[in-house]
Amino acid sequence: MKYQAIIFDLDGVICHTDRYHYLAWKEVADEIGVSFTEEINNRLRGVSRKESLEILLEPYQGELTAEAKDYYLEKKNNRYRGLLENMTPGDVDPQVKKALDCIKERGMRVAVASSSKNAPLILEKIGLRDYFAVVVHGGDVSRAKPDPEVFVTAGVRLDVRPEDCLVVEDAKAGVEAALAAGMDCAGVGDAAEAPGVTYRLCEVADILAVL
Ligand code: B16
Ligand code: MG
Repeated sequence: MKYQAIIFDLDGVICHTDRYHYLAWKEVADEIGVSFTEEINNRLRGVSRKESLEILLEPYQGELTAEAKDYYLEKKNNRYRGLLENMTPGDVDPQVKKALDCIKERGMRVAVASSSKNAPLILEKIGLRDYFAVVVHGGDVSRAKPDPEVFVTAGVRLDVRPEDCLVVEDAKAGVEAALAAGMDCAGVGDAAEAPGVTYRLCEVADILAVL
């Protein structure tokens, strides 16, 4: 077997929460008075909440205090968590679920490594909370992707060497993080075009072909 463990990103790989991120950030942008588009929202993939606010504020002319930024971060997250309540196991693509089951049947270890502090809630809503041997999320690390910390931590907790782990990512920042952790990386969507990506996938279920 080429790899002993597969480490999955969550948002954009196992499930899709872009619409909820968009709606929650849009409310914040409207309150601040800056424009916020689907294109800007796409730039927030894999980026931490704090850094996402900085990107949203790029067109803002004034200066926000640290307190004001904390207020907007909390507002966004409260709205986002409210929207996550709509998620169900039906939000997992059946092909992705099938691929996950197949990987487990092959005896490989599976983990989730996400920038999101809401990863445990999302996993619970989509019915996969107990599915992964290891879950590392934004609350477990001090440095967000493209820093490798989240993947290094997942590898250590899995007790698998980096060269025996394969990461699946949808964000360029995630591919950079995985490669910096010394792991191979399969990219879907934007991540398939990332420099140095090991495998380019059309869709997540294609992962079975490279194992
Ligand atoms: P939160 P991933 C990332 O999750 C999302 O792609 C990104 O859009 C979000 O800003 C980030 O989590 C932080 O999320 O505000 O819930 O802590 O793709 O790394 O699974
Ligand atoms: Mg992602």
